[in-house]
Amino acid sequence: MLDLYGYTYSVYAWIARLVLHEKGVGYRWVEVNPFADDMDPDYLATHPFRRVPALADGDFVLYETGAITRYIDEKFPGPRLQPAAPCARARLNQILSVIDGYAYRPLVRQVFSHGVMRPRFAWPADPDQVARGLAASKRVLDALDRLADGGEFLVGPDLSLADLHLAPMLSYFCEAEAGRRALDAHAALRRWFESVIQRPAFRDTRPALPAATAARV
Ligand SMILES: N[C@@H](CCC(=O)N[C@@H](CS)C(=O)NCC(=O)O)C(=O)O
Repeated sequence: MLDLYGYTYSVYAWIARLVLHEKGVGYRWVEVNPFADDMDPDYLATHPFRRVPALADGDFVLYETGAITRYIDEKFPGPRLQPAAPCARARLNQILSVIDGYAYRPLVRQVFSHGVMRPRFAWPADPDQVARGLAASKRVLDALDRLADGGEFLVGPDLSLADLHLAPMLSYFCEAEAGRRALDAHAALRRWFESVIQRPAFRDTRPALPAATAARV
């Protein structure tokens, strides 16, 4: 049985869970809060950068979400989530890189975290981070909208790791009303998003966020 180390609200842990569900692979969830001051120091042996997720397949321990999801796809049966053709595979890897390199910080760490999550937990939040995240998200959404090119999936005719890497991040971004409006301005990406969030695996793995307060971004 696989062990997946993750934090309930972690968007990257959600991505790993989503891939496991789409592949139909069973796993044991091990809750680790990387933001907690009292996080088990032994976890650093699993993930020296103190992040989640990490995956243990017996003695084989892996961290970095893109490595984990590719491993799951390649090791286990179920639908193939990476195309074989070089151009399509390169496009998938490009999209994963764009998401990790340019989307995660503004969409999740700035807009979602400071605009939605922190206020809901009554943690200190910085509206300037939200504003800067929204400003930076425009270039990211523009690029992803061009890459989405109007199809049902981001890469070719089939679901791929690109869809499963992006959907959780956009979902968190859209928890902020301003994020939702920003996505609405990107027709191809919005159509793709509305379709992919209907998938049972997406709904089954979606973290239950704390209730919204009256204040909305
Ligand atoms: N490059 C890592 C990023 C993982 C990551 O940043 N996870 C967040 C939770 S979504 C985390 O552990 N954050 C803890 C922190 O920033 O201290 C991956 O691809 O897995």
